[in-house]
Amino acid sequence: TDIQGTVEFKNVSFRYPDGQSNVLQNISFKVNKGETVAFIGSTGCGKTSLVNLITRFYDATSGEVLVDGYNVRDYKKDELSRKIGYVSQKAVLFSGDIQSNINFGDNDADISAIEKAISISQSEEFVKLQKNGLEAHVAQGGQNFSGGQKQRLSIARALARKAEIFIFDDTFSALDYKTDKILRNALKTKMKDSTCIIVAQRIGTIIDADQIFVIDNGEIVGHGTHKELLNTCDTYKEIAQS
Ligand code: M5T
Ligand code: MG
Repeated sequence: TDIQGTVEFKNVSFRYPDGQSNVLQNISFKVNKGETVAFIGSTGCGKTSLVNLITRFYDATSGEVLVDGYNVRDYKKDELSRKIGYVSQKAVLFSGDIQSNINFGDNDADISAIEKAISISQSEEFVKLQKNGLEAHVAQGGQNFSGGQKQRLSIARALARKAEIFIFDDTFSALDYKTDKILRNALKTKMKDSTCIIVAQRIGTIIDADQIFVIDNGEIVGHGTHKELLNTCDTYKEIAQS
């Protein structure tokens, strides 16, 4: 089987270094190459903590986190980060211009990759409206852009990487429903070989996911497709009805 673009958790538990108790408990799952997988659950249930173990912002307290079949601890830092395009829960922009914000850190995307990322992330329209296009000024923290525009530019930054795995931590909730839908369709068609891990608050964002994991209080309490979960998972049903 194709191991590139896979993510696997084997019996992972996690407690913050300064924490009293586990925020994740016995988490096991497998994401196959090219799949779109979603994590959903109420605020504070552990979604961000979970994806932060893939990027190694933190390390699992016990159990194993595997990327492409290897324990994340066995990668050099830049080797792992090159495989992953990560969009944090809070969009972060830096003072500079749009282009430098997309080519941030170790990104070295050429202009065509940048333009493609701008297009898929649905940023094209508002970038074109800027007087200087890609060279338009970005104020510290991206204060001269709206929340949804900032979110889309941070998506573009992740997409401009030649990553195998993309992680979107609650990235779509800052967007209106229509933009959310258009963006996800663009992701699906233009990036169908990439693995996507989506953390979501609302069901609409993840309805088409290949697998959905429902998290409650640090544990997986449901797993399946949207349709399956509506029949098998009370927590999911509650979220769907809210
Ligand atoms: C899960 C605690 C937090 C909560 C649990 C980031 C962070 C979280 N926590 C810490 O103790 N220290 C920390 O640095 O861990 O939190 P989460 O993973 O951030 O939850 P979430 O992403 O599902 O929530 P939300 O609000 O983003 O939907 O008990 O106190
Ligand atoms: Mg979170």
